Amino acid sequence: MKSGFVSVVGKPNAGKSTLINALVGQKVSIVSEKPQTTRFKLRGIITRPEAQIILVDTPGFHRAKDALGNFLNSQVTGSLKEVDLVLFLLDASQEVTDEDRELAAEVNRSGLPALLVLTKKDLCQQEQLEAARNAIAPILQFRDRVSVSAVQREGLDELLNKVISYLPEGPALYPEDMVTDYPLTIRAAEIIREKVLMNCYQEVPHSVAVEVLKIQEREDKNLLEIGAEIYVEKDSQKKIVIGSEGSMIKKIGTLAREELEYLTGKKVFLSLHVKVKEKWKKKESFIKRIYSS
Ligand SMILES: Nc1nc2c(ncn2[C@@H]2O[C@H](COP(=O)(O)OP(=O)(O)OP(=O)(O)O)[C@@H](O)[C@H]2O)c(=O)[nH]1
Ligand SMILES: [Mg+2]
Repeated sequence: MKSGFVSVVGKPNAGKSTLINALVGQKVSIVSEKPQTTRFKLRGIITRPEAQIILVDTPGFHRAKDALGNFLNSQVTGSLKEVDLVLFLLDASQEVTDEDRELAAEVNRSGLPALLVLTKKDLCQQEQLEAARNAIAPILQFRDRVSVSAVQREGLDELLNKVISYLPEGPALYPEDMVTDYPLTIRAAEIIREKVLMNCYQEVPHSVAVEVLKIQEREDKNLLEIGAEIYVEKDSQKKIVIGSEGSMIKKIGTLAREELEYLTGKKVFLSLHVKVKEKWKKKESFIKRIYSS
């Protein structure tokens, strides 16, 4: 038996969370077309007869502009200290940028074995895959490479087999039916934030944070009461999230409740409240409270 931790890194929107969900076979990490969707390290667990692979999703590595950006990048570099292998994701449909180069330098510095994973193969011609590989090869030290499409499920088995070949011998560290280890409070907050990202535009997606303040189980009725605060930075954003006559918050609430009911197998009573927390992205203590789980 082999087992180990595998950090999945790449710049914002590279397709890290989509790939992890596709490999795990369940949505463990929220996905959106907006950059910086993932805000903290979270684990997706794959158990096979011969191996247990613990994939660590990380935020997109980028040039940080505020305390939130610094926190996100620290999650990425921190993950490199805790794992056996790194998957460096490169969106082959885009040009290689300074962010990719800086991240490659961090991965090299870690001394960990790395695999290059070219993502979004479905959007690329063969020449683009070659060009992306050639552009990163002088910068990133990698042992092997795989091209994948998470949406079309191409290259996934090849990738998993390569990952397993680099893992150390060891026992399973989590029960075989476990797909993630983060608590329902965080999963619920992420699901609610995803519904905000899906439905609200302009500056809202970058300025939203969600905190679940209450989860109460009513065993007899098979009912979960969940109460959450949706934080934004400005009053104008609060208006967008609430919508005219509450239409937007109602939509967000319905979508989140349906997914939470599916996830927990219980009836969910969800109450959402929107609150302005000015400039929270610059406030380290607030960020730590929300995202250091
Ligand atoms: N066509 C195509 N789109 C993809 C693929 N993988 C991801 N995407 C899209 O790329 C966008 C970003 O995907 P995410 O999985 O959220 O990317 P990420 O790297 O986790 O992003 P951050 O968490 O913001 O760093 C989403 O709109 C996905 O649907 C793929 O294989 N093919
Ligand atoms: Mg992500």
